[in-house]
Amino acid sequence: MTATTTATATGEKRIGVCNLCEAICGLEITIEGREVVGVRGNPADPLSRGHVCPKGVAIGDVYADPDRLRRPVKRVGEGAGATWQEIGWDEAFDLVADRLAATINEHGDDALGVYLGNPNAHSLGAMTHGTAMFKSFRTRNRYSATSVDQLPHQLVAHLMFGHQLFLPVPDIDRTSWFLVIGANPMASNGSLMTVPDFPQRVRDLRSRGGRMVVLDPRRTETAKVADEHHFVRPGTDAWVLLALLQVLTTELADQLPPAPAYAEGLDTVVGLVADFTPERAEAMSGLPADVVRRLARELVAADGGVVYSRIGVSAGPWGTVCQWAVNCLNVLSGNLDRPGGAMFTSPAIDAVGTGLIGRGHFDAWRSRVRGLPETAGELPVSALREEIETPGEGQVRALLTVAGNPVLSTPDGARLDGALRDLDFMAAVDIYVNETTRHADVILPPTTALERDHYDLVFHLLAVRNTARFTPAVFEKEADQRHDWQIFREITLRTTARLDRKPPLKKQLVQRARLTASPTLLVTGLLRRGGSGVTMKKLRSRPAGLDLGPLRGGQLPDRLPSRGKRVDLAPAVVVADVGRLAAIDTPGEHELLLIGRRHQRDCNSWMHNSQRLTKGRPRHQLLMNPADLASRDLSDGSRVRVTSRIGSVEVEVAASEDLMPGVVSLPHGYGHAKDGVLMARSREVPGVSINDLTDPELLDVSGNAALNGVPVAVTPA
Ligand SMILES: Nc1nc2c(c(=O)[nH]1)N[C@H]1C(S)=C(S)[C@@H](COP(=O)(O)OP(=O)(O)OC[C@H]3O[C@@H](n4cnc5c(=O)[nH]c(N)nc54)[C@H](O)[C@@H]3O)O[C@H]1N2
Ligand SMILES: Nc1nc2c(c(=O)[nH]1)N[C@H]1C(S)=C(S)[C@@H](COP(=O)(O)OP(=O)(O)OC[C@H]3O[C@@H](n4cnc5c(=O)[nH]c(N)nc54)[C@H](O)[C@@H]3O)O[C@H]1N2
Ligand code: SF4
Ligand SMILES: [Mo]
Repeated sequence: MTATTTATATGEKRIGVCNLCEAICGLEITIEGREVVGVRGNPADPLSRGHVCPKGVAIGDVYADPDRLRRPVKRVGEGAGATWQEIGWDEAFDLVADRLAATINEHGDDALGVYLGNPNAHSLGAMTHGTAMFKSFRTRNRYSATSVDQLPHQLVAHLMFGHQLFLPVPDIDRTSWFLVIGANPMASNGSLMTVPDFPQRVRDLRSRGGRMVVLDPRRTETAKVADEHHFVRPGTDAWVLLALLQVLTTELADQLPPAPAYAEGLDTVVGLVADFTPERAEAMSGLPADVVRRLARELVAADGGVVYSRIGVSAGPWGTVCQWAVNCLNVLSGNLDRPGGAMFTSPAIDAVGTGLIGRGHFDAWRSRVRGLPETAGELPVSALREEIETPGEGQVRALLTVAGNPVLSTPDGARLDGALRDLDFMAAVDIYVNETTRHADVILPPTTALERDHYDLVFHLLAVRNTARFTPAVFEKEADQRHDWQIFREITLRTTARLDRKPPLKKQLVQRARLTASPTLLVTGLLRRGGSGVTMKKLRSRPAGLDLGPLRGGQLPDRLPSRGKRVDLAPAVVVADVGRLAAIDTPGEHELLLIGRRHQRDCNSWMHNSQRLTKGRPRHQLLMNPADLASRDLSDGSRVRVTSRIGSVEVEVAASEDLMPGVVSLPHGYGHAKDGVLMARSREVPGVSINDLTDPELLDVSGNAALNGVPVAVTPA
């Protein structure tokens, strides 16, 4: 399996792919022996067109990092005194299988908890073999980063379109009017919108006369390149979105295109939003009513316009209602499934259409302690801690985490940190000892992005252009390393073999066959079955990627995954939640509301070992409007105490005019000092974790954590 190679004086050039965010940029990597000596964007890549960001340039740092685990390690001792002992793979697999099986045999399926972190979505092996492993565990205690992220999008897609991942993507390359709510793609490079080189695409949008409008409680990097930005009070977007719908369905009703024949429930929508006036939106959010009316008019008048909202909204108290309203706005304004609007991709491997990923479901069962509904087979991660701590049948006693760091990334992380100590057994598939995996008895480290083949099963599905690309490993793995899919295979087969209650033999054989085929072989088969004309052979001959053209409009209703090929504009779950929302008509009295933020050089809770990403000015501070500082007699740069219902942290404060008054912001993914040990060789300052303040009781109806808009007080430290 060799990558395309052109020898140059300075080294060999290989084509690689960045797995550090959803933009999936194609890279041109220069190597000398087993060393990365240069990384640049691949100009021949039909999707990323040469784009690369500072994180992509740092991808070699992960590969070279001396702190990265390459062989399994076993923990000896606890906390600050813990040491890690390298063990062989066989011993590690047997240890994990013994303990997982013993837990299940003794205490039942639900006694095993699993948590999947974000990088799973960026690994082919995790998509093909990790999912098979998780299916093989019959536990209801499945958790993932989804419920601190995009769960509302998935629930709404499931309810409205019939499949959790049938997600419309903004057609940024053709739109003339782009409303961005609670997203900062200038820093994040886009999410549920794979959009490499967002900065250039926005420049293009504006130079063809289009407009971008941003609603955000912080004047973000994206707001600064927009035509217009408005503050909204955290947690109140629902009133704004419902007011936009209200204006569309009243004042502008006669200007709307006829609703598509496949859409049902329009009358219910009209009734639901009737009382959500722009004036009410203004009272709740601070966004002036006349702006709401004007934005509604602009959307309806646009020749291809689209509303897009992301984590600032989906990880808020009304994420589901908001994502539903976004879809309704795009449908009613005639912008769903049309160029310039919200469109569906046509991927070479259609993980949705082929049923590779399930449609999803909701509330088929509930969590044991708090009775929270499952979504698509997962429980809200905000419930994980109590499921570990609360005794009784179904208590989580063993935990397996894969590519995740819930201690830093989920609400009340500090208390989860404590709960992990109480587990009978914990194993982690991860490349680092981090704030979470430090509690594992065993860590099994897979190969990293540059050492494995990649075809993206997830992000081609969400990209602003149809492309396909297969990237062979840049470096061959060392003999004593394992790919993640091999780790998943061994854990599954060895655990299954030790179970008292084994699946039927036939099922076991199917499982073994499926887990033994490599991800690349599976992709080859999926492409063949996909019938798009894209084959593995073609992809190998064009390693930069194949351009399959712009997103195609007019695909509905044929492509709709729902039974009967209908779009349900008024799903019962949403209707009920709008009812709950309707009962609120004054913003609560809070001193300050805490929101998150992302920086171009951060990558959730990891990558803080990379010198080139962490050098320079610190960026972990609490941002606060100067007026809010002054009214508390606080000075820029001083240390402050931030306190929520859940906990408190001490951190430096930085004055910023970019923050809406009454709002403070901390990035997530910091807080690397644990028991006096620095878990990431970051800058001198480990920062604090925002999730020591966020509240597991604050949830959207989907079960997604409301990480944004958390009431806090700020006092001198
Ligand atoms: N307050 C607040 N909290 C948030 C957010 C927020 O905006 N605000 N954002 C949320 C979001 S959107 C997300 S996605 C989550 C992320 O939360 P998590 O997914 O829990 O955490 P990550 O920081 O992504 O941790 C990734 C881990 O995977 C490991 N890793 C990296 N590459 C690989 C690999 O190839 N294989 C394996 N096995 N491991 C690997 C890294 O070492 C790291 O330990 O955080 C959430 N938390
Ligand atoms: N550099 C970098 N890129 C990343 C990541 C990273 O950690 N670093 N993480 C990746 C991941 S896992 C994800 S999910 C994506 C997320 O991608 P984005 O959704 O673009 O994430 P953020 O940059 O956190 O943008 C969220 C915005 O919402 C705003 N906001 C907060 N509360 C509210 C509110 O109540 N209402 C409104 N309207 N806005 C609000 C915040 O100020 C912020 O600007 O980014 C991905 N890309
Ligand atoms: S934008 Fe995302 S995918 Fe592209 S180089 Fe940066 S981190 Fe990697
Ligand atoms: Mo995420």
